[in-house]
Amino acid sequence: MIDLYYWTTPNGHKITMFLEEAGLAYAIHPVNIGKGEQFDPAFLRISPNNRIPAIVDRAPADGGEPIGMFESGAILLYLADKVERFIPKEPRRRLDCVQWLFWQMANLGPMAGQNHHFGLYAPEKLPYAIDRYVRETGRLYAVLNKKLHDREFICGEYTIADMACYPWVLPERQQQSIDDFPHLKRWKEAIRARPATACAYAKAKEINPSTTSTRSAEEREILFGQSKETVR
Ligand SMILES: N[C@@H](CCC(=O)N[C@@H](CS)C(=O)NCC(=O)O)C(=O)O
Repeated sequence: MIDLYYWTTPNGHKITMFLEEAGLAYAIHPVNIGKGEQFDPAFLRISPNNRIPAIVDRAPADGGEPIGMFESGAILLYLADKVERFIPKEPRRRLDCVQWLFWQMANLGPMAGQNHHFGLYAPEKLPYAIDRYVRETGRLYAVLNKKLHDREFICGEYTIADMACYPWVLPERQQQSIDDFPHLKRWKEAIRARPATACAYAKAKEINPSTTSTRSAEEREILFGQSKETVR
């Protein structure tokens, strides 16, 4: 049984997509980040960076104490190794998967996150910041589109690299036209059509039916007012 500490955001979806694909038993513990639940001391013991997702594996392979993990890329790697699926076994192909997983973590996630911040959430609409992150998101879409030109999924077969990237390709929110990226468009549609993806996103809707991308003043303070003083 995996305990999943989760909210209905792109980084959260990565892990429900994996767990649904793998058919692992899991229990969702919602952490409503708009209400500040990521600062709960019990959650911080698992995820000291006050971010979702996090997991606790109560039945680790070594039979020892439960293992707690934070950072979605590390969680995906851990889970893929646990079930020996969704990561290639052949060493060079495994490396390719790991490098694209890191590419998502270090590039697509953070840049698209800034795109959302300045495009949707920032109280002032700063053209320099919006333009910078819209262009960078477009560049990253083009990089992924190029990788996908001769393969169905990022590493050929469906892997954790795809699960990490998929929730972050949101053209409507990111001021991108998906038709400019035909291989990415085909890839996105193929992953959306997977039953496990549908289950993961249906779970998200059950937990948080809200579809708004606006944040209340209180939520903004909790999410965007963080500083060294808010680290507990
Ligand atoms: N690099 C982290 C990023 C996690 C992250 O930014 N999570 C967001 C939701 S998508 C969060 O928990 N935000 C809460 C906050 O900002 O306090 C990962 O991939 O797990």
